[in-house]
Amino acid sequence: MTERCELLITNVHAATMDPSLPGAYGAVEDAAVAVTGGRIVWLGPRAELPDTAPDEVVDGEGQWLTPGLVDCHTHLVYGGHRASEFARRLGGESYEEVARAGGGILSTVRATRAASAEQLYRAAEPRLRALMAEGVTTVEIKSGYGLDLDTELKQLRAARRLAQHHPVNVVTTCLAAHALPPEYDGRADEYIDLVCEEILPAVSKEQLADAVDMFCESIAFSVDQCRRVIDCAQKLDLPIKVHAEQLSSSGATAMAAAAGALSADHIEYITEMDVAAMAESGTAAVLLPGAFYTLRETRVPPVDRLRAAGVPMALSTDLNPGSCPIASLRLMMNMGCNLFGLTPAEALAGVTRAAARALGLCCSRGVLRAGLRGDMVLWPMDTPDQLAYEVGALKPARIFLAGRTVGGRDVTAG
Ligand code: DI6
Ligand code: FE
Repeated sequence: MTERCELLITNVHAATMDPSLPGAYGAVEDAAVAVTGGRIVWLGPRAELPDTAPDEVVDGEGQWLTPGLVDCHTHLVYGGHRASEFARRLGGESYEEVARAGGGILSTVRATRAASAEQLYRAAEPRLRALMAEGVTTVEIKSGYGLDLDTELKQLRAARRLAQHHPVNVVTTCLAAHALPPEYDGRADEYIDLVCEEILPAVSKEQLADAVDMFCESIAFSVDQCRRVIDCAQKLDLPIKVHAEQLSSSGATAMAAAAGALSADHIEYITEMDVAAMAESGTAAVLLPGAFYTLRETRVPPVDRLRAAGVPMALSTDLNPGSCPIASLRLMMNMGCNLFGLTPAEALAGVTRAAARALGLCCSRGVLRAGLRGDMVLWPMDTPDQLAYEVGALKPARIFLAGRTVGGRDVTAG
């Protein structure tokens, strides 16, 4: 019987990233992929394709098809920039010193509070577009530069509005516990009361966040304070993510794992016990080599241990005005290999399968397989190793969102 389908891609090699298929990329050479209703309905060797009547056929011309890329940790909605702080750090001041002197995150808080909703949206748009042009089809966006009710809501609404007007999936995270706002100086516990009693309930009521994040660090919040935020998020049925062990060892990752967090992010300073706790709880590691690079850190996350323990390793930009003003997930793949020792296949898994896992979305995307979303990128390359190896010139030939062509070199976005 002839099966109707909306889109058929033939003459492609598929780097499915499906761990149940052989090889690091789960590659299916000379493949065909059929999509209907936004989902992949068939994927396999072209020679085995059942009789199909497609509405649209795309000839992949022997190129490689990967899952749409997932940037699972960004702070891309913010006001202003921090170029002067960059110069200060190059002059020898540390990230912590700048933060303690009222710069750092708080300088972006001032600019974000001062920006109108429209200005925030307009400033974020080119950052989002830069990611999308590289094949990102799902992006997470955090708040955390408001640190008061109105501005946290303003940031999250801007993120939701970006989703409405761009062909990309946006997942939002409330990071109200990012830094102590100046009006709460010396009263961190009272600020946590505000987060728990006002900000998170309001965010939840308006359904503005898909998860809750926090910065557990000496320049931000303690493990005890973060635990209160976790309790409150769990009462509101929101999953947890934690900025953990970026600058020092604090117990944040153990806390995150014990709470069943989706991910622990940064984790340069985790211990062997933390790795075991993450493996046990299924908490993904989100590696952020762009922040490591920008802050000229020297301590790398224990990739060998994470790999040996089978902890999923996601890679993300951390796109933000302080520790990573770099809107390129492809560059992060390259840095993940060169700075952290990932293999090219682990780098691709880090921006697809593992990144979906870090967002709690591994049942819907991050892998090319029947039943999952038709978010896919066609790349003009000979081997998927090129994605981590090359930066700058290798661009998507075609980007599909739920089976619809939304961009790429050969196509006008529509
Ligand atoms: N860690 C980071 O790398 C970002 N937030 C965080 O908690 C940086 C935020 C910034 O410097 O603006
Ligand atoms: Fe971050």
